[in-house]
Amino acid sequence: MSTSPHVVLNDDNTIPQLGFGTWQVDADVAQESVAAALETGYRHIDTAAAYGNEDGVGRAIAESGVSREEIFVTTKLWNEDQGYDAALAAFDKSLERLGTDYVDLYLIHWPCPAKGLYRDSWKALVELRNSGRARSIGVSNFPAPLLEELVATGEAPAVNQIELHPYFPQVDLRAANASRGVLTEAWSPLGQGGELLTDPVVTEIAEEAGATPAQTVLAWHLAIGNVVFPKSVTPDRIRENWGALDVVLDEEQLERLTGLGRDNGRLGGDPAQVN
Ligand code: 1BO
Repeated sequence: MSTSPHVVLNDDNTIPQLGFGTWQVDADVAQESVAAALETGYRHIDTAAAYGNEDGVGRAIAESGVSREEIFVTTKLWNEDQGYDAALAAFDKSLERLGTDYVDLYLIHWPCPAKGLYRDSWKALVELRNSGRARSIGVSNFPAPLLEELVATGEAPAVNQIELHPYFPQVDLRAANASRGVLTEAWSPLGQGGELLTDPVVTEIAEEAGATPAQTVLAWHLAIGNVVFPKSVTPDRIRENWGALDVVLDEEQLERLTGLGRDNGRLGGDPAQVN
């Protein structure tokens, strides 16, 4: 069984670079697909309170026969639970649903700057990390100025999880993360709706590499240093995505994929919760 490479975070913890995502999957289906992912070899599961499937993820982990310590679990604070006390209470509920007494990574899901609560939420996350119940803490969907604000508190987020794929390569935000020692995680790594996977550039490079289009796009993420967690509810696809670990792309192929970036490449999410 292949194993994912690990990346070292700015707090010296490590994270498996290829993980398994559960966005838009209900709890029962998440339980089955996480079980298939753990069986395949994935040891990093990404969920969120807002996905409504933490209980299914927790059941899959508990029944997998894989020890909790071997599995890197990420969950996220939802927008309506922002604020110091609310974030601490929401975290307890996430742990309860997951059936665990710690998570490996806890993220603020969206900054929601209009609410003005992300600074207080961040203080709560720092406390959770100091208590050891969240081993690492970070953010999601943070633009560079808001990220910088948290970094300036002296408590830099370990990761910034953002929409990122060849149609939306986020070159500037990746650089902004990296310059602050913040690891970039990519959500929607394969785009959405299948358009990216039938793009002629992707299919051509896939053929050159002897890989599938999904493996090719995931290999691009891995080669440029992103942490990535494709979602699938199909065991064959879950295994196919894991096969990206064996795909090697050269510099020219990587550049052709990055060159697919479009001005309007964002496919998901609500920019109003970001800016
Ligand atoms: C719109 C939600 C993105 C994934 O967490």
